[in-house]
Amino acid sequence: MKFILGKEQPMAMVDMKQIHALEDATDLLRNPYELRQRAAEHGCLFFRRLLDPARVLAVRRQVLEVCREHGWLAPGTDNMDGIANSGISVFEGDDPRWIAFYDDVQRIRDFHALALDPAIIHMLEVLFGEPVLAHSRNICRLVFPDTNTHSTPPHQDNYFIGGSDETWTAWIPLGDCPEELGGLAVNRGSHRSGMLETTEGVGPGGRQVPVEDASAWVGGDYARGDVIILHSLTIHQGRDNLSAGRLRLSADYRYQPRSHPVREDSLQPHMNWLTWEQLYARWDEDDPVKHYWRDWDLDVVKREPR
Ligand SMILES: O=C(O)CCC(=O)C(=O)O
Repeated sequence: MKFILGKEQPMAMVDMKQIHALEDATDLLRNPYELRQRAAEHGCLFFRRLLDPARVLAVRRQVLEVCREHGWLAPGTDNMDGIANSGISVFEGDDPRWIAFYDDVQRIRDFHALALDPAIIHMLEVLFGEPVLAHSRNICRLVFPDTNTHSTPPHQDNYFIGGSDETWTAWIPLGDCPEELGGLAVNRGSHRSGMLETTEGVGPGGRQVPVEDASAWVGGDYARGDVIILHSLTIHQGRDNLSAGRLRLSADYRYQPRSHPVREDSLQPHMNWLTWEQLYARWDEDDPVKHYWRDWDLDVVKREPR
């Protein structure tokens, strides 16, 4: 709990006593053994400018055009600056304004194609030592300023996705994301604690895990093209957007070794508000990104009710 504007407010993000700088692992791509060593030790890997910044900005441009259409950008500003319309704050969830916005974002072809970028797939092939299955449930995050009660609480992705523990999340800022804009903080080495009990949390996902006070986090200024990946048991959280009026945009995609089991919902559109047919409706008929996984021999497992 913290006091904001004199009112006691539940906080989503937990305080971080130690935050270490992001350590670029690009050089390790030439040495698979060392790359896997660091992955096994830290449960996360950071790659400076792994993606072509122009490709990332092309997705940013399209997401911000949708924001403009929904009236979420300040009038008279350049879309690419991502300056929020000060009279509005919409949170990820079942708010009809969010659903309408999110459906439009999910229809953006380049948003899904970015998840299959050859640089990301190559990096994961080095890590896994086998072909990669990119989950098709791609998630876009948009965080309004001054919404600390709705930052993403500390959690392990495995709780939400099931399937193989060896699933890794790639978190990608859709533009420069300096610390004050929020972004992802990762609890280094926490994957070694195994699956943790969850409790109710505030913010996206609505569940959180306990975090040791003295534990070591990594985070900092992210730039366009950067990618951080984290193991499905590595604790991570979204940092508060403390910027003066700007939106935080990011994408999070998931990947696993193709031979491992995958839970059926990881191959469905995020939130299932749209079907694949509805999502692909405006794409080219024979677009290779459509259903790219359908001909692969996958071990698809059912989602067990909790
Ligand atoms: O971007 C965020 O706030 C959270 C992202 C996240 O939880 C994830 O990438 O798994």
